[in-house]
Amino acid sequence: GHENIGHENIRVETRGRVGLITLNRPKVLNALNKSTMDELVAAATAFDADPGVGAVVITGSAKAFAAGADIKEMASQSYMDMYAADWFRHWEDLTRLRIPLVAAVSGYALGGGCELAMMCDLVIAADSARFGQPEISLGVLPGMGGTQRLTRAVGKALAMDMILTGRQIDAEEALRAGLVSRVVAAERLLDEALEAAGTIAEKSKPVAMLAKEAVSTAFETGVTHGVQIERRLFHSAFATEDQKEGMAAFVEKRKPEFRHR
Ligand code: CO8
Repeated sequence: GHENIGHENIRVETRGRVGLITLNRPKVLNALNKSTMDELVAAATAFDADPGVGAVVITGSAKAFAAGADIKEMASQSYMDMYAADWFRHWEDLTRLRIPLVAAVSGYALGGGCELAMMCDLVIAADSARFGQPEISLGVLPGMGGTQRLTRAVGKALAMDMILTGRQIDAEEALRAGLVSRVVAAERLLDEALEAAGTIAEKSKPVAMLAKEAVSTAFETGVTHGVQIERRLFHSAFATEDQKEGMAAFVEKRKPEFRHR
């Protein structure tokens, strides 16, 4: 099981075939300190490896998905401290997981919180969600991928606006800009995210992983190389029993019984 033992900053549970990770530092609006990062990456990595789990939801509280990296933990660090520890490098491990990650965002997703949401594959927002990269006001800049992923997600104009001025955008603007795929009423947020993740988890897990890798490649590389990678990944789906079953079921007009889910 994925018990909560050893976790101080997150809650971990499963809902059917969906893994649910809830950031749980309410007093500091889920500020992302180092141990939160370690626990979250470990929990998501365990779900990735568990054949009984097909997708993961990462969420926070009603008031805050996460209000950024923990400023109190960073405030007195020197350049050498940051460089020697390669501060935040471990977050990259989250982006290397193959299982689909769904961010369910309510309230503040600022700084590292916005960057964490952007490390996920689907972002579903409550109408209360607010996204921003306020680092400039603290005398720093985004350091967990924000300058890269926000620019890819919403384009240069809005990314520059947000990163240089610190302006926050609400859920509707995030939807228009393509930062999130759905906006729902705050009280519906977790159900909507669990349903989306549940839908993914009903598919073949290895094939969902291939599809995630292919779309991530589009996001991270140029189109020509990405299309080549996509074709190879598409070919490799034909090595799975689930491809045989999925296509046979369609031809036979019945529901597929995926073996790897
Ligand atoms: N870090 C630490 N503590 C925080 C953080 C944070 N990011 N955000 C909020 N808190 C704490 C507050 O200090 C406060 O604690 P206390 O009760 O002890 O004073 C508690 O949470 C509640 O916060 P507020 O009283 O401020 O709540 P409000 O409702 O008044 O305001 C805001 C909510 C607007 C979200 C406000 O808390 C805020 O502006 N927070 C900071 C947002 C921010 O600047 N985030 C960016 C952080 S930097 C970052 O993420 C950089 C990542 C990459 C760095 C790269 C380095 C290599």
